[in-house]
Amino acid sequence: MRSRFAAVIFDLDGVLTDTARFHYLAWKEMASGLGITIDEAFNETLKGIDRMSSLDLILEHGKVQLPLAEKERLAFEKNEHYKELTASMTRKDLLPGALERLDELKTLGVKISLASASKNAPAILEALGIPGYFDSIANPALVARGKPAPDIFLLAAAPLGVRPEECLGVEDAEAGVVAIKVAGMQALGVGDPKVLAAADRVVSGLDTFKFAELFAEWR
Ligand code: B16
Ligand code: MG
Repeated sequence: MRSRFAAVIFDLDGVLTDTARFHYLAWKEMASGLGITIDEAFNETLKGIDRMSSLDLILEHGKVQLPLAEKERLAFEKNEHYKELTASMTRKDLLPGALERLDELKTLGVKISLASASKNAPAILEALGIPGYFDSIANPALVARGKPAPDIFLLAAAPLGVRPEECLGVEDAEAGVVAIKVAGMQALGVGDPKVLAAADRVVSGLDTFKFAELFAEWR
């Protein structure tokens, strides 16, 4: 029987691997150097948001204004710190169920794509040993607008030759779920149902369901 979805488009950070905590650590340290305190609740608003926009939100939060050259330096340093924190990642850093769900999609003949806001995504996929699973990987440097705009999900779907309504987007961030819905796709949230209220379904992790069953009952 043909699958309800022709493609599943994954977010990376917070869905396939827990790099969200490394982004948080690196931003927290950078912010504290400027006398700005950020907590986990504030960090929730940064998830899925591109690097410079995240920095702008942190500066706005701390009521700090800086010239562009200084912002570029801080963003560069944050990224160097993030790269150090993620340098020793391996396949064991995949979140529970990630590999099983990717294998399941291959068996089902469903295309797999990546729509991450992260410019580090190709390196992280490499470290996790999973680039071979992906039929397309959207390059965030090529989209004009980051999440919650739909651009990155539409770019991920384009090379697959599938229509948006045949795609299921999988996201851990509120901004990401909004991006999926605006793209005209179905949204599977991974995380807190209160944060991800705009998703069509929410699961607590990739180890809590099987795509075959989820697709069968999807309306
Ligand atoms: P980078 P995702 C997003 O990845 C992260 O959630 C967000 O915290 C980060 O600022 C953004 O990538 C940009 O990442 O600085 O590595 O380019 O969740 O869309 O996979
Ligand atoms: Mg994410």
